[in-house]
Amino acid sequence: MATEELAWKTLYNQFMFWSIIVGLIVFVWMIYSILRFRQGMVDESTLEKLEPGTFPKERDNLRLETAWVVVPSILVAWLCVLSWTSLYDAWGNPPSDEEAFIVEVTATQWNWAFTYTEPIVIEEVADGLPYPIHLSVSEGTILVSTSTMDVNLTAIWTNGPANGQFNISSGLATQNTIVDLHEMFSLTITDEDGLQVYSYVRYSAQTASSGEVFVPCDRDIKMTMTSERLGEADAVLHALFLPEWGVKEDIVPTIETMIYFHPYETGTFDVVCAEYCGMRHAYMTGQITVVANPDSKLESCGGGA
Ligand SMILES: [Cu+2]
Repeated sequence: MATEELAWKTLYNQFMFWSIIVGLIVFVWMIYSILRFRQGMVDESTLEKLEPGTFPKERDNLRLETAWVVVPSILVAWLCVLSWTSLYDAWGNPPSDEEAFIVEVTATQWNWAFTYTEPIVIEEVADGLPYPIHLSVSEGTILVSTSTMDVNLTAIWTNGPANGQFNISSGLATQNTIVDLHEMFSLTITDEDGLQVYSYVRYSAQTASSGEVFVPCDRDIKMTMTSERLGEADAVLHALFLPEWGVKEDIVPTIETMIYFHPYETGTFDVVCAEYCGMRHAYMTGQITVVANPDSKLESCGGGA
């Protein structure tokens, strides 16, 4: 397990443990007091008549008072020290622009727009496909190969405004066509029964998507965030919150803010706005999908097992 993940887990467990201890003491004491001293339980004539605004000096207990100041202070100080590593991790040590996968986030009322600054590939192979499919895309060719001659597959591709279709019948197919790698490229392959066996999408740098973002697994992800005016709607405060990684940061008009995290497994997770930003704030949601990263060594990231 990566160290930063471990730091967060320790922090979470420690805070949970001490919250439960403190909660137990408070609630047991409170419930006891509610039951023990409820009306009718105490003979009122035996009560001392306390004067409002006058401290009953003769009843003070210096030891007890010292204890309830010192013990919680030590606890709070201990939790501060404990959270230092994790806080440093979250705010003090951003990945460099060269290493990180950077996504530009633009928040409007009430939408998330994500722009890639480098290409990202999303490749999906049907479960249990008995033959592998390899695809390579370059400026001039689309090349598909399978390890079997006995299949008859159909590939449909789109690339910006262009699109086309071809058959893969002898284990290999080449399409010579101009592929514009600055445009989004997608290709799906279906078998004889029309079932989709393979899909490939390559978002190029500067592709913007709305409400949905893809990031590679096992890589530092850095999001730079701005708030913008959309039509009549003013630029207002938002906050990007990614519960999966426990990171959240405000998005402030005229300022660029930043958030970073490191996914260790693939999957689709929530994106929410955590700063009230107007009528449709509650619907300002999105989706972040962590896709397999062939460069990763982690099995959970689709890397070499
Ligand atoms: Cu918002």
